[in-house]
Amino acid sequence: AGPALHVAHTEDGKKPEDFQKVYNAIAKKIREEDDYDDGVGYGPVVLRLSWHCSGTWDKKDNSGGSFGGTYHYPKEMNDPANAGLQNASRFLEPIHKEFPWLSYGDLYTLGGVTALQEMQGPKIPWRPGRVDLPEADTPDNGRLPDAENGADYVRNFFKRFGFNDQEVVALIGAHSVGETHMENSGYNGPWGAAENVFTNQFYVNLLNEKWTRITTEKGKTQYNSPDGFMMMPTDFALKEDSNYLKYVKKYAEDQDAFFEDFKNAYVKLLENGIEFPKDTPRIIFKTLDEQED
Ligand code: ZEM
Repeated sequence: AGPALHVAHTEDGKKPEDFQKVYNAIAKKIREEDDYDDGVGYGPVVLRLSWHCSGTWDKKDNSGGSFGGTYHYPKEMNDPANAGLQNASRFLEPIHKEFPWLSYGDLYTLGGVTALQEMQGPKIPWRPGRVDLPEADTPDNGRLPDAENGADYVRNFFKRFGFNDQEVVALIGAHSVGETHMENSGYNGPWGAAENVFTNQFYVNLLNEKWTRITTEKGKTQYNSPDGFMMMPTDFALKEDSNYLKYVKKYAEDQDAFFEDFKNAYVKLLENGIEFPKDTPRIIFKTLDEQED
């Protein structure tokens, strides 16, 4: 068999305003349930789900990826690399009930776009039309990255998607929000101070904090700073590799450049392997704040 063909098909009769309604429902729920994870809220974990449901993609045979929404099947949900993301899928399940016409792939990716924009990140032009695939299409475990690695591993890992160095550095800047949790990953702590505001602080902290390498109680290597921030080995690798470092410095100095490059790489991540009919509109959602003005 050749590579799987994943042709997007917008949910019947649905218009941009229907997807804005879904956006609003997710955004309101993020606002309301703001005590999750000691007051960080659901933004970071929902953003992470959008990455992990897309991060299984393999361009070699077009398997995995966001199209089929297969994260909701037990094999993928129970991938050890997905530990903790059940909080995000549990959070999104009532949205799926409220909008049963929406495919899982669209739900997870639209969730990430909503989380990012509501955390004051860049606007993400998003297209609908992912189609639920059967359980048999669930990718095997082991396709998501292992943070106990250096620059060569990171570069090679993201080759599977066709991402270059600049795109890789931009994408990992998502670690400006949220934190690592001992019970999920064996790492502990946040990368920065404003855990639910999307900024370029990941790069600023990577360059400017004083880092000490430690081993966590679960045997993982991490770098800690006196200000209470952390970096995983794959984060730290961006500073140790000269070509990655170039972009780290650029994004630390220029948040607009980071937002622009992050937006483009993230759109690619969410759309990898999908063929969208030419007339599928890209939707730019209004934030809740903008609708209240
Ligand atoms: Zn992450 N990430 N990530 N990441 N990530 C964690 C948390 C978050 C890697 C990784 O191993 C981990 C990208 C790339 C990579 C987010 C977004 C994005 C955690 C901690 C780990 C271990 C999970 C825990 O303990 O709960 C690795 C190795 C990566 C590439 C080399 C990309 C790309 C992302 C988005 C575009 C986010 C938002 C979090 C925080 C989640 C939370 O619950 O706070």
